[in-house]
Amino acid sequence: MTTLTNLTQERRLVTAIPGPKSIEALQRRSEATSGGLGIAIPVIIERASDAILLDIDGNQIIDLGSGIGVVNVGNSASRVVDRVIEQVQAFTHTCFTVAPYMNYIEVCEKLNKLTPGTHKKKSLLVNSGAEAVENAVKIARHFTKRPAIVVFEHSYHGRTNLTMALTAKNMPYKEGFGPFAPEVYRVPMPYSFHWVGNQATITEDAIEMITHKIDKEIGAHNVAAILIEPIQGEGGFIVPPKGFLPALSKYATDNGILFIADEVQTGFARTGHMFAVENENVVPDILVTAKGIAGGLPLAGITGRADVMDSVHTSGLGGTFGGNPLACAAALGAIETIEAENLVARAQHIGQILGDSLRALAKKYPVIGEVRGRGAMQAVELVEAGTKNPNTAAMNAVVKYCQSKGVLVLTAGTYSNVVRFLPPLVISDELLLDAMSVLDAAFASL
Ligand code: PLZ
Repeated sequence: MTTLTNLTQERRLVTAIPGPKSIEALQRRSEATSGGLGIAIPVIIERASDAILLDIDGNQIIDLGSGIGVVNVGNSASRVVDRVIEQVQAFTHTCFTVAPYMNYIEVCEKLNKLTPGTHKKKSLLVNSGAEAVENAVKIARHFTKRPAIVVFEHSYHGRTNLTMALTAKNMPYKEGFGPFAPEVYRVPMPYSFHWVGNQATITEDAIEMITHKIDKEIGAHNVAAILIEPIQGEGGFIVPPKGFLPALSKYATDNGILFIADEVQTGFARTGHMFAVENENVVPDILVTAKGIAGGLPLAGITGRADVMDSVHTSGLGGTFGGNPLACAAALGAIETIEAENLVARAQHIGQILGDSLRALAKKYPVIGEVRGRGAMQAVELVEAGTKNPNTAAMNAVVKYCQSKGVLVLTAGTYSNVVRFLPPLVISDELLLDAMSVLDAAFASL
């Protein structure tokens, strides 16, 4: 059914970046769109398939960002496109809480099955990661009848009022947008690269600090949920030390606190597991998904213990567009693609190539302070050589160089000094290696 021919999976520049058509169109962007919006690469996209973006000047750009970890199955993946076309011709919207339809139910069945744990689970669908996190918090408070939510340094959970409160970084996410929602408590994150304590006991020491804070400053009996990204995304791909998530999850369970995993960025095969918590066999009470769930259409999910998800009164949850049939059709296509193309294994393979390439660069270029991540979610933290001082200028220069050669990479980090890599999981080895050679040249150019 798919009619457009796919783009060749190769990098090709026919103009400078941005080209003349993009420059003109970006002028209209400035005139028409809010100045509050950022921009990662100054081009206008005309089409995209798999790991290639085509701009209106005819440049083919390698996508190492996946629209911030969304098109894990590739851009306009055929199973997503076909199912969406079929659905758009059937009906576009009824509102699931007005007149239900099957594909919403099917997506929830899939989520209940794919998320960790063999216990009975139920799901709710909404429109965005932030909305999903908000609903997870609402449900946790309702179930536990407790007010407090514990979150971490370096965390990112969204841009709505509650999720701004949950997010750590002030600039650009929170500056001037307060006051923020109450009953949100931030605890230390074992960020090993910047940990001032003993590296050998980082897990135990962090758990001790966190539980001490909860017990003394909040009271564990007041805490509804501990909310954490299994690998912190916007914060700079911070991977918690071994044993940390299991210990945290155990503390939560022992104290009647719900453990909520925000898998918005780490989910759907990204890290070489379907969900990142599987790496240490952690089974969250609630798991939040978005981004990669639907191959590019807006959809997010809250999946949790049936007793928790059913604790809310009828009509206590909902929303007009949540679980829109087009987005659900796309999700079924995306999940089918992940399974049929074994993208979990593919993410591990990409992780091997990415990790090897980045570690080789770290040996050559002392500006790379650390290489970290898991699977197809990897990053480099840039420093002033020989120190741990953030090097934002190097990050900006590397990103700019890569763009000028037709490679899109994203930034991250509390200290604005991380270059992150989130390629579509269908990217070919050749394309990825081509991008890595551009990255090498970018560091050489510093
Ligand atoms: N939780 C872990 O990574 C979104 C933000 C991009 P939404 N991250 C990308 C930006 O600059 O706005 C994210 C996330 C984690 C929640 C969210 C929020 O998801 O779909 O953007 O609301």
